[in-house]
Amino acid sequence: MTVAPPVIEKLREIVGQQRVLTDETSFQQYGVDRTTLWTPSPGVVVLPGSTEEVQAIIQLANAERIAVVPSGGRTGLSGGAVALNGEIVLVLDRMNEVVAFNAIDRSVTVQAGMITQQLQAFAEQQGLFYPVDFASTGSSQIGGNIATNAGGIKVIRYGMTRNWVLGLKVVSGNGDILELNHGLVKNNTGLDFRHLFIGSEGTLGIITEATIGLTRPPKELSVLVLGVVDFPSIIDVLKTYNDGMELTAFEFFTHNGMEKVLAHSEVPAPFESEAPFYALVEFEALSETQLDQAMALFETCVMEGWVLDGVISQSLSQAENLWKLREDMSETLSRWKPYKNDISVNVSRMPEFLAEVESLAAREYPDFELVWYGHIGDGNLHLNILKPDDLPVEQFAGQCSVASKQIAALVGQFNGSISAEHGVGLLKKDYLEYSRSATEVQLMRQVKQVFDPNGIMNPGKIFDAV
Ligand code: 2HG
Ligand code: ZN
Repeated sequence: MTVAPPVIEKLREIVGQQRVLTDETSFQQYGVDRTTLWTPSPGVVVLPGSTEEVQAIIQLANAERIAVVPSGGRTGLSGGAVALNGEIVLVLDRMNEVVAFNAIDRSVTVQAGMITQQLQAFAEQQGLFYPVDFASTGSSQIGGNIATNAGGIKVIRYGMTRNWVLGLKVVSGNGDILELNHGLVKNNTGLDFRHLFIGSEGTLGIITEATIGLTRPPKELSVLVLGVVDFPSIIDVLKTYNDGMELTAFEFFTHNGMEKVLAHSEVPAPFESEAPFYALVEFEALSETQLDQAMALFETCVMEGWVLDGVISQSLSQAENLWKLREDMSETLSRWKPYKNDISVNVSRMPEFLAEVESLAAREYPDFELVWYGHIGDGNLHLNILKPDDLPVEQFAGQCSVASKQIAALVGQFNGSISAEHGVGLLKKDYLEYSRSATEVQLMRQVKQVFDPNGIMNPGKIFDAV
C-alpha cells in the first residue's frame, strides 16, 4: 500500500523536503525492529524535529486515516515497531537533545529520540546516574524505553524504566499535546496518564519528551561469577545472597550459551572448571566487610553443594569481562535467529516454575538447541530456541508457536507474565490472554479509543482492535 502523493507533499511541508523518505532502503531500515519474522512494508518514513511537527503529522494522519508506527532505536524484540501495511513510520532520531537539567530535583528532561547511553553519559557528567541498563543502550532510545517500560540487568535494585519517569510530553493519537506530571515527585490529582503511556508500545500516542529522575552513582561495584550445579540451586544461591547483602544484579546463564559467547568474542572463561549454570552477582563493595560477607556467602553456597567454583572481579576490566559473558548473549545468539521467550513469575515460585518449564521445553523441543539466561533475581527468564540452519524461518516459527502456547499456558497457571520486559508487540499478542483477562483486554481497547479514537496509533500491536 502506498501513501498518496498529496499526503507526501503535506508531510514535506511539515518536516521539510529531505525528511520524508520513500525509498525501499529507508523502509527496510526504519520500518522494523530487531525481530526477523516480518518484512516491513511502510508507505512513507518521516523524521520530525519537534513536538509541534509530530502533532501536525498526527493531525494529518487522522484526517487521512493513515496508521502511524513510531520508530525509535528499533532494538525491540517483539515486533512493536514493525510497519507492515503502508503506514507512516514516524522516526524520532532527530529529536535527541537535552531540554533541561535540574541538579536540585535530580532530573533531566530529554527529547524522546535520545540514545539511552547518551542519557547515561549525561547523568555521569553531572555526577549522577541513570540506572536502567541493558545490552542495547548504545542504540535504543529513551522514548522507546518508556513505550516498552524497558527493564534490563539492574531491575533487582533500581526497578524498571517506569520508576524513573517523572514527567512526559506526548502527542496523543487524536493530536493533543499533553504534559504529564511536570517532573513532580508528589502529585495526587487524579488519574496519572503518564503511567498509561509507559509500556503502551505506541498504541496511545507518541512520546516526544521525558523528564527522567537520576540518582547517586553506585561505588566500587564487584562482580562474582559462580558455577552452579543445577537450576534449583540458582534460586538457593539467590536467596542466600539476597538475605546476606544488598545486590545490584543477579543474573544467570547456561554453559552452552556461555560457550557461544566465548567462541564469538575475546572474553576469557571465568574459571577453568565447567558448570552447567552460572550466576552473576553484583554488589557495592564499599568496605572490606562487604567483600568478606560476599566470600562468606560463597563458602556457604559451596558447602551446601550448590556452587562448584567462582571468581570475583579484581579490577574494573575484569568486572566488565565477566559482565560480557551475560550481556553479549543476546547479540551472539542473533545469528541463530532464535525464537524468544521473555517470561516471569514471582521469584518465590521460580524453583517450581523452572522445573516445569524445563521439562516442557525438553519435551516440546527435542530437536532444537535451547539457551537459558535471564534476570533471575527479579523472576525474569529468557529462553531462546535456536533455529537449525537448514530449517526455513516460517516452519521454525510455526513449530515454536505450538510449544509457546504451552509455555504461555504454564505461565498463566503461575499468574506470571508472557512478556516480562520486551513488550507484546506482534510476537506475543496471541498469548496475551494467558497474562491478562478478557475484561482487561477489553478495557485496554476502550482506553485506546479515548486517546486514539480513529485507531491510527500502531494498530495491531499488543491487541487487535476487535
Ligand atoms: C537480555 O536480557 C535482553 O539480554 C535480551 O533482554 C534477551 O535476547 C533475549 O532473549
Ligand atoms: Zn532481558
